Amino acid sequence: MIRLHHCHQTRSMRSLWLLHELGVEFEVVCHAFDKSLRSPEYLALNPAGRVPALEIDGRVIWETGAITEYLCERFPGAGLGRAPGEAERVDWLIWVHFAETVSQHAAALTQQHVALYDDSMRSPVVTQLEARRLEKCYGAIEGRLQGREYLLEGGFSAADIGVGQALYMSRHFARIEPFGRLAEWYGRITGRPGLKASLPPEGAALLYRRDFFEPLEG
Ligand SMILES: N[C@@H](CCC(=O)N[C@@H](CS)C(=O)NCC(=O)O)C(=O)O
Repeated sequence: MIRLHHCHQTRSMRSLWLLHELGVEFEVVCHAFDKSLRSPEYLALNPAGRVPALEIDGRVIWETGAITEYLCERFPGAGLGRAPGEAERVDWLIWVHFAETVSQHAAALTQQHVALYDDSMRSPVVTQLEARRLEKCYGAIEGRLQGREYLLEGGFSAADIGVGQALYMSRHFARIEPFGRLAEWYGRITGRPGLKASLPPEGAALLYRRDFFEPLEG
């Protein structure tokens, strides 16, 4: 059995969305996004205490990029990967891993706006700088989508899932609407049943309790 360790609205949603799109059988273990990720039981799955962790084929894989590559190779029939030797392989790798470039800024901003519990700990400079850096990332995606419906000409792939999920987090901190092609693409890919099935269920504890967090002034 494939088992995904997941926290709502975090990067593990990337692997969850991919599993849904692959159409394979799997189960999800939902964890609270708190210190329980540092328990000895969880650290045995992911020694850095992060989500996701994926139990599959008798071992545990962590790091979303590695999980994406492994799952797409393991289930090639879904057409979400691009195998070595295929014309789009390099672009696929670039965009699959670009998701982490976006996510690191979203994670820094989540820490600033959501995780820190006292206003005196937040930095206006960090919130402004990281939001601007997200916009630079959006510019790169906007450029890539010139004349393309998806990140790859060959159609929807795990690259769209990775970057799309990163945007699911980052749009809480930098608005996507000024980037017309990006916003249209984001709307298209998040309309898919696979994404909808990966959203937190009604009543779940949310990481983002607001739609948008303005950079702090100061
Ligand atoms: N590069 C890793 C990052 C994993 C990661 O940092 N996940 C966050 C959630 S978005 C996490 O588990 N944070 C818990 C913590 O830092 O305590 C990946 O892509 O899997």
